[in-house]
Amino acid sequence: MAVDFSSDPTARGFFAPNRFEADVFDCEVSGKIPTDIDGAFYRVGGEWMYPPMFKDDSVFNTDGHVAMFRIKDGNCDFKNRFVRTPRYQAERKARKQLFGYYRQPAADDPSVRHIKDRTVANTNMLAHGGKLFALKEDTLPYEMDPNTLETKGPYDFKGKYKSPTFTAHPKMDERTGELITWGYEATGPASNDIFFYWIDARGNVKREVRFKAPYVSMIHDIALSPKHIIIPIYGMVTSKERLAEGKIHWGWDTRLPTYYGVLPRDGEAKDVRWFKGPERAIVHTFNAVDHPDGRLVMEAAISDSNPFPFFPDVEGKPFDGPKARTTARRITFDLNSKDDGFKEELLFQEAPGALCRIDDRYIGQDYRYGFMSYSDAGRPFDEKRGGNLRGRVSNCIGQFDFKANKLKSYFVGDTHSLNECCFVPRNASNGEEGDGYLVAVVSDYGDMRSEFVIVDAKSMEEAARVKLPFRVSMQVHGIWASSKQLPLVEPV
Ligand code: V55
Ligand code: FE
Repeated sequence: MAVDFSSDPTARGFFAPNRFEADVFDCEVSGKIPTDIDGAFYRVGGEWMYPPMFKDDSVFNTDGHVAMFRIKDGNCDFKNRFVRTPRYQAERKARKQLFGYYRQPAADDPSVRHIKDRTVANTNMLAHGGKLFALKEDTLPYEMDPNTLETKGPYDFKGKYKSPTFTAHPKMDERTGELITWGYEATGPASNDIFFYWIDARGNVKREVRFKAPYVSMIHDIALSPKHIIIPIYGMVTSKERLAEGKIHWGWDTRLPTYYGVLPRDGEAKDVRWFKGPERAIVHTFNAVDHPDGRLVMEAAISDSNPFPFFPDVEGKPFDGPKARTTARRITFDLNSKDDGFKEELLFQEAPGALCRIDDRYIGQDYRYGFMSYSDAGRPFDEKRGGNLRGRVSNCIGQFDFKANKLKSYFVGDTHSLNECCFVPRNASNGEEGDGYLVAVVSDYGDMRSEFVIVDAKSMEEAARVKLPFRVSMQVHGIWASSKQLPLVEPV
């Protein structure tokens, strides 16, 4: 049977599947790409190679599709490829969808029951130890060739990484090149075991700490301070019963408290301290800082309840739009107090967004700036050219100054929506925080094509805009890797 997306009303217009792989040499550019950039922006997201088995499945179950914008000498070359996961290969061979719900094998076709690794590798990229990986939190990193984007396969750090799962948000400390990473559901689906790992700059696993979460939840991101690791636990839950019933992996439980585990960066399992508060979702973090008076302060993008409509409420309650609104917030823990509470403050409420970034060289260090694509309802939107998407676009990038409490913005355009932004250090940078550019892929609903913008991270003014001749797939996350971090060949 031929591929047919016509019964899916969401697979239309800008959101119609592309399903192809492309190379665009020497892309169209307006403005000037700064010549003090040499490296590649890698992004990953998903495309349904074949229509999903279930109409109410999660977009997080789409086949991983990686793209590369190689920037050098003021030029940009583009390439994108599907990740050749066992799942994608099996689908291609059968020319149809063979897999059921997101992280739920119950409905998989009998012909693929032997494929235990059901990953779609669609969530984030990682450059570490000279290697490039595509990540999804349900399995090991998938190594990719940084120049051709060929898939090499799962990587277990020479057998020393023992969790079958690996987060999509590992944290690298720039000063040492050390990666702090973890897997949750680390002893099998719906287990509350968390394994943390410290992996050195050459990819050797140096340390492992195992402990248990208060309940089984999506541990998508953590925050690192110079001395601590903060591990949010919130009501996005699963259980062995839920999985046995064949339901999609996650459900939202409004009744559960939020916990934050605080583990000293040199600590052991017995040192984890749990702080407790009301219902929240903490999917992504900016960073965290330790103060001399014992306060540990984290900035993160937080919502009051479930941010993902495709993961249903466990009691059948309707999705609560206003409570899904995600904003930058500051969480303060007093490590000198015996109290297990914490303080939460709203920051930049006028700039809702969920995809927090910082100058990655400052991960786990004292820092000042956050960067985030956000939605400014007060900006113009041209409905004649852009369609009915007013109010549903990420039309600005914010430079959030967390020390001075100031917001500086870049507006991308009146038929446009930004994917997550990413900080790119200037080549000649002396390491000063925020000295560089912000890059982001943009959907232009007017021209029905995708763009790649480069913005000065200090002035927040646009330097250049690369125009692709087509739409690219939905993005989850992206990274910048310089030609010093990965063995990038000269573009030809
Ligand atoms: C997220 C995304 C995922 C996933 C789990 O944004 C969490 C959060 C794209 O896949 O599997
Ligand atoms: Fe994420």
